[in-house]
Amino acid sequence: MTNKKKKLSIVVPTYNESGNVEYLTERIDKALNGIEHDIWFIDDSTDDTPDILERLSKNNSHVHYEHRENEKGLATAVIRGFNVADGEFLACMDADLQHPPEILRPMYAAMRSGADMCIPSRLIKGGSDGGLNLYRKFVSGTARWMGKVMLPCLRKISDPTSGLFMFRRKMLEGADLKPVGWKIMVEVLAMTDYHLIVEIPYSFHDRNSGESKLSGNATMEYIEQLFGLMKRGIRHSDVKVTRWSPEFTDKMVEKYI
Ligand SMILES: Nc1nc2c(ncn2[C@@H]2O[C@H](COP(=O)(O)OP(=O)(O)OP(=O)(O)O)[C@@H](O)[C@H]2O)c(=O)[nH]1
Ligand SMILES: [Mg+2]
Repeated sequence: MTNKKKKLSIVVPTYNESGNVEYLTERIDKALNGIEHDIWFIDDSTDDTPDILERLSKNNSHVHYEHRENEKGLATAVIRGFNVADGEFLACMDADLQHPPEILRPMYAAMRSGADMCIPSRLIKGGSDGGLNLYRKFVSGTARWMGKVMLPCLRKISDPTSGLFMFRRKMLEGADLKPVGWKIMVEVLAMTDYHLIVEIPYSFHDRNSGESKLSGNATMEYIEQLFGLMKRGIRHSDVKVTRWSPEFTDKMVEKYI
């Protein structure tokens, strides 16, 4: 099954990312040349990020943003973005360029090839974690291990706890997503219905500018989220996960874009 070209909306949560949003937008636009797309920044910043977003949205018709004064939180921002964006394909990406925007093009090819969801992976052939230090490797390995023990739907997926993914909007119909904590993709994997997931390799990078917002609270919120999902999550019986090699990914980009 293949799909016609569909509009892609990229949701980017931002908290004090003034040094990143302009460069990110340039790179997304370049990566998606020829593909109908827009970018939705959902912003809770206290620095001048909203001023930059205002200017960007005036000069670039792909850029939209919403600045929230009285709300904060990564997961609520991403879910808000999914609700306001109108693409038939939705993607989520961090603002700090740790997720290289160029990966959006092969992700889009994966969706057009028939995937319900595309999850780039740092942990398959051709991928890299960008030289995370031992402590960060340990934290992210433990988060993956816990997720897979508690939620069977994560077991076939090599990199299920990142914030980089693309999926069909229709998967959200009727889904009971609770925006707790940071791991919004885990919520989507546990609470929506899908049949084919494609994994493609990518290289994670260092943060481009600004500071990490990851706090100690995130760990507790993740554990709370996993327990909640164990009770609420839907069962997935016939899900297929296909892994693309770097060479095959290139071929698929040529074929589908
Ligand atoms: N809207 C919104 N975005 C947030 C909030 N907290 C973090 N973000 C954004 O979520 C994304 C991920 O946050 P990061 O601080 O990069 O977290 P991380 O990638 O796990 O940590 P580092 O590897 O240290 O960068 C970034 O685009 C942040 O700007 C928030 O409260 N509201
Ligand atoms: Mg980051």
